[in-house]
Amino acid sequence: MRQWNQFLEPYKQAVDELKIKLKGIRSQYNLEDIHTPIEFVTGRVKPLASIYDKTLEKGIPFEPSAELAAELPDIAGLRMMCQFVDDIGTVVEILRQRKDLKVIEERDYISNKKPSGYRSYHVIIEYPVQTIDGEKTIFAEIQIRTLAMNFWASIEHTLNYKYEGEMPPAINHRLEKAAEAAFRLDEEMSLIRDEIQDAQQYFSAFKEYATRGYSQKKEKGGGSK
Ligand code: 0O2
Ligand code: 0O2
Repeated sequence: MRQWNQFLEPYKQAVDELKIKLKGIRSQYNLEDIHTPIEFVTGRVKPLASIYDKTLEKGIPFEPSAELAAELPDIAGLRMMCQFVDDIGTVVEILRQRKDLKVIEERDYISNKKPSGYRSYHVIIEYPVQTIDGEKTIFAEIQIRTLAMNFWASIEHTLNYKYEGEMPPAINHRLEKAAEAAFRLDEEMSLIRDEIQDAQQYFSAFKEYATRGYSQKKEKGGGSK
């Protein structure tokens, strides 16, 4: 167990550090008083039981090793939730530009949803952790998704866990349809936002025009007195 604790320590540190850093992006947007592409951030170190299940699936030894670290890039896992689908692209670009981490792989399960209906954007990063034995670079997975995608994935994950992945085909089909409904909800919310933004632009342009007209009249009126 001591060996596992030692192996997992840099991952814990990475999750703690990355949570603070990624939440920091949100705070910066809030300070600027502009729309933040990040609603909230969570993170976890993969529990040992899940690591064990994955080693069985992948046919690799269940022991702390470089092979295990390379085969399981999501031992350190972060999630970034966004309000709108197009916020996801903004977040990915922010990650690509950062100097404290390196994006090494991207998986777009939004354009290419999984057969289950799962949608999310996955980014694998390399992240350097400072330890008492020097710098250690680890992999971490960042899942970026909308609130609706997260709503679906969390519930589907719990149900699959309860049923140990042996879900009847009819239920799987309904879950797939529910994922589509969640995606349509995302699309509708984006359309509503666009319409509100258009209306806001129209009203501010109208207000500016109206107030300019009023002050010109006032100026003329003032001169004739
Ligand atoms: P379960 O069984 O999944 O519900 P804080 O430090 O207070 O901000 P806290 O409580 O340490 O936050 O954890 P946080 O950041 O709120 O999120 C922990 C939960 O997020 C985990 O729940 C996971 O469900 C989920 N999670 C976050 N990122 C990932 C990820 O990349 N992969 C996976 N699989 N899950 C993630 P628990 O506690 O593990 O329990
Ligand atoms: P957990 O409990 O979330 O940690 P592999 O290379 O086979 O290990 P894969 O499938 O190639 O993994 O990687 P992928 O699909 O890029 O990412 C796997 C993770 O995405 C999963 O982690 C889930 O967090 C999430 N995910 C993928 N498909 C689904 C799905 O159908 N439903 C839900 N709810 N989540 C999904 P783990 O390790 O499987 O589980």
